[in-house]
Amino acid sequence: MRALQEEMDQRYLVEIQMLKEKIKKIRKSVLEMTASTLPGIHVGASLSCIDIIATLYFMKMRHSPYRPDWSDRDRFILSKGHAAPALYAVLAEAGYFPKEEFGTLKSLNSRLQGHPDLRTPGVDAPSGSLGQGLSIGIGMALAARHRGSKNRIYVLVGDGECDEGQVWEALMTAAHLRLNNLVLIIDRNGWQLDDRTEEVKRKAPLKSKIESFGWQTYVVNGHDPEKILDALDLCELSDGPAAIIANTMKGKGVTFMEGTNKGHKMRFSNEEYLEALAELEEAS
Ligand SMILES: Cc1ncc(C[n+]2csc(CCOP(=O)(O)OP(=O)(O)O)c2C)c(N)n1
Repeated sequence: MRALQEEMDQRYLVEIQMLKEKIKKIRKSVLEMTASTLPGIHVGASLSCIDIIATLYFMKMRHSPYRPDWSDRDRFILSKGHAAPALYAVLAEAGYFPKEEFGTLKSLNSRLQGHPDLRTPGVDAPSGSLGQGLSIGIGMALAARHRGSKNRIYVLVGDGECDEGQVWEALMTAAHLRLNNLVLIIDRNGWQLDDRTEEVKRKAPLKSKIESFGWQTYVVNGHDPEKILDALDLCELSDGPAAIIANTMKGKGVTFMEGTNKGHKMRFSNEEYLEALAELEEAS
C-alpha cells in the first residue's frame, strides 16, 4: 500500500515538473505569437493567466484533442476573451491545432481571431465582450446536470471584468441552482484597461463578497500550479458552485511588464521583443 502511495507521489511530482516545463514553452509561444501582430495584442493579460489555463488543460480537465466535440468533455470558458493568445498557446501545446498557425493570429480567415471563436478547435465558447462567460457556464452546467453527465465547467474571469453587473447576477443564479459542477476562477492581477482595479472600482474584499453569494471560495497564488491544482481538487468537494481567486501578475515572466499595465495592449518595439524573449529563454 505504501509502495503504491510512493509511486503515485512520484508520478505526481513528475507530472508537475512536466507541466512547469510546458508552461515555460507556452509563455514563449504567446510572445512569439504577438510579435508580428498589428496593432498589438493583450500580452500582459495573457501572461497572467497561463499557469491557470495550463494547469486546467494538462492536469485537471477531461478532454481530448482527438475528439474536440466529445460531449462529456469538461468545458473551459475564457470569459476575459482578450487573453485569447494564452488559450491558443495551451490548445496548440495540447495538440488541438499546429503551432504553425500562430503566425496567422488576427488575420482575415484565420482560425485564431483576436478573441475566442468557435471555429478554433478546442474553443468551447466565443467571448470578448466582458461579463458573459459565467452566464454561459451556468447554461453548460445546467445542460450537464440535465443530461446526467459528470462533466465540469471552468470559467476564467478577469478582476476588472467583475465591474460587469452580469457577473454578479450569474454568481447569484449559480448559487441558487447549487451548480456544484461549475468553477469560477478570477485572474486577480490587480489591473484593468484604465488603471488598477481598486482605483477604477473597488473589488475588495472579493473573497467575502463571493462567499456571501453562497460560493465556496479559495484564494491561491495563480502562478503556482500545485496550489492551483489543490484548489481545483477542493472545488470538486463543494456541494454548490466554487470559486478560486488566483493572485497573479500582469505580464508574468517579463520583468519590464510584470505587475504593470504596460502589456495591456502592446505592440513591442524590436528591442523590447528581444529583451522579453531572452528573459523567457533564460528561464526555460
Ligand atoms: C463589455 C466590454 N467592455 C469593454 C471591453 C474592453 N476591454 C478589453 S480588456 C478590458 C480590461 C479588462 O480588465 P481585466 O478583466 O482585469 O483583464 P486583464 O486585462 O487585467 O487581465 C476592457 C475594458 C470589453 N472587451 N468588453
